[in-house]
Formats: sequence, C-alpha cells, structure tokens
Amino acid sequence: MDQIINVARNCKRCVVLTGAGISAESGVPTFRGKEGLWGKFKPEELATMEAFMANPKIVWEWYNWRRQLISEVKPNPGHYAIAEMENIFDNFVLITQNVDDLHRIAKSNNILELHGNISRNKCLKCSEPFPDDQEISPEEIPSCSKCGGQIRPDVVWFGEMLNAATIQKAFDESSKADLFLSIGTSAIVQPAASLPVEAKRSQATLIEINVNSTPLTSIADFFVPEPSGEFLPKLVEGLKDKV
Ligand code: BJW
Ligand code: ZN
Repeated sequence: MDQIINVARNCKRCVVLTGAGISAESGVPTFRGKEGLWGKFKPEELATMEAFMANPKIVWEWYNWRRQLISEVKPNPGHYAIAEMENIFDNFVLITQNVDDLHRIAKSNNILELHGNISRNKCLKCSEPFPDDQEISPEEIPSCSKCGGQIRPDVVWFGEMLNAATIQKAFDESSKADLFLSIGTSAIVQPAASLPVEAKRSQATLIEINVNSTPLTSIADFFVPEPSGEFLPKLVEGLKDKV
C-alpha cells in the first residue's frame, strides 16, 4: 500500500476504468464467473441485436429484472472512494463499462459511460430517445413515435459500436494518464479492455484491483487482489494523509 500511495501522490492525471466488480459489493451480480449474471443467462442469447430480434420479450424480461435489482441497491465504499478521487488529482476521469448508474449516485461527476445506461430507452431503428420513466411491458413493447421502431434499452450490445465521441475521449484520456486504475473488470471485452493497455503503452503506472487475475495482470505495475470496496477507501485515506 505504501508503495502505491508513494507512486500515486506524484501523479497528476488519473484515469479509472471500472467494470462490474466495483458494483458486486452493492449486490449487483457480475457478468462472468461462478456468481456472474451470465452463469445463469447466456450473454449471446440476451445482449445482442440478434437475440432481441428473435425474442424481444425474453430480452425485455431480463432487462426489467435487472432494472428492478439495480433500483434496490446503493453505491458501496468503492464508488464513494472513486468520487473522492476527483478532489485529489489535478485531472481525473472515470470511465465505466457499467450501466447501473451507481457512480453518478455516489456523486462522481466526470463519467464516460462506455456501454450506455440501463435506465434509458431508445428506438431500435432510429435511436430516438424514449421516456425512461415508463415501464416497458415485455408483452406489449412500445414503438417509436417517429418511425414505429421497437423500443429497446439504451445499452451497447455485442457487435454494436460504442458512441464514437465517448470511446475516442476515453482513449485520449488514457494515453495522457500518468496513473491508470483498472478496477473490477475481467478486461476481455473490447474496446474497453484496450484502454489500460494504451495507458501503459503511454508510460502510465498501471494498477489493477480485482479479486481475480485477468489478462491485464501480467502487464500491471501493481496487482491488488482485494475487493475494491475494501481497498479503495484505504487508498483514498492514504492519499489524503499525504497531500
Ligand atoms: C471484483 C469484485 C470485487 C468481482 N472487487 N473485483 C469476435 C466476434 C464478435 C465480436 C468480437 C469478437 N472479438 C471481439 C469482439 C468484439 C466484442 C468483444 O469484445 N467480445 C469479447 C467477449 C471477445 N466487443 C463488442 O462487440 C463491442 N463492440 C465492438 O467491438 O464494435 C466493433 C465490432 C463490431 C462487430 C464485430 C467486431 C467489432 C461492444 C461490447 C459491448 C459489451 N456489452 C456488455 C453488455 C452491456 C449491456 C448490459 O449490461 O446489458 O457490457 S457485455 C458485458 O461485458 C457488459 C460489461 O460492461 C462488459 C464487461 O464486463 P466486466 O465489467 O468486465 O464484468 P465481468 O463480469 O466480466 O468481470 C467482473 C470482474 O470483477 C471479474 O474479473 C471479477 O474477478 C471482478 N470482481 N467482485 C474487485 N468485489
Ligand atoms: Zn425510431
């Protein structure tokens, strides 16, 4: 810990990338692994356009179930510690793959959401936003008032492009970072998984916080095998003490 704090306190541009693991201690299941959402549900059957076209009812049932689950959970000390980091570094950017909104609820401000947000809806055909306060009935999926297309959740499925400006900004910030924290992500889903690699290539110190090792672990300068909700508050306290 002392070594990490000593390195981090000399850094000015910090980028954090989070994945499902940061929300695990809030009670949101991760995607992969034994406890993962997709131990029970196959991703390719649910998070693709093909799945939606084949069976929109099942896909909507899955999203409604997740929306309900997410509406009942709260940010954990890991989310709050990341929000505090904005005040510690001269320049701080949070990039998240999560769609659960817990970083915003924990009062992080500068957030790049790579995979959308599960609380929003949009049109399948023309991407027109659809009010997110309306419950979507899987039996009777509403259609777009502009083009008649079906309404879908505003998230990024496999095979879909990420928002071009958002991913470009994420790469720009990663290449300028002197400190990059990869937190609670299996680091296998592209293009997000390339962000820490880009930061490392640009000479950033790379710290990985994950209860399991990942393909990133071998290139990380520090690997912290602890739950993020336990490690991050200690890191923030250590950084505050040394400011
Ligand atoms: C803890 C912890 C604790 C637990 N503390 N840690 C071959 C064919 C077709 C496509 C591809 C291909 N090869 C590559 C691709 C591209 C594809 C891809 O990367 N696939 C890989 C699986 C190989 N990517 C895409 O399709 C992307 N688009 C794209 O590339 O466009 C161009 C293109 C188009 C067409 C063809 C090729 C290229 C889009 C990716 C969209 C991902 N979407 C999802 C669903 C979002 C919507 C929803 O939520 O419903 O995003 S998939 C899912 O994975 C979700 C997540 O954001 C994402 C990443 O998962 P994450 O966050 O890492 O979670 P887990 O569960 O994997 O890991 C959790 C980690 O936490 C674990 O490591 C635990 O150990 C750890 N942990 N508790 C610390 N307390
Ligand atoms: Zn439309």
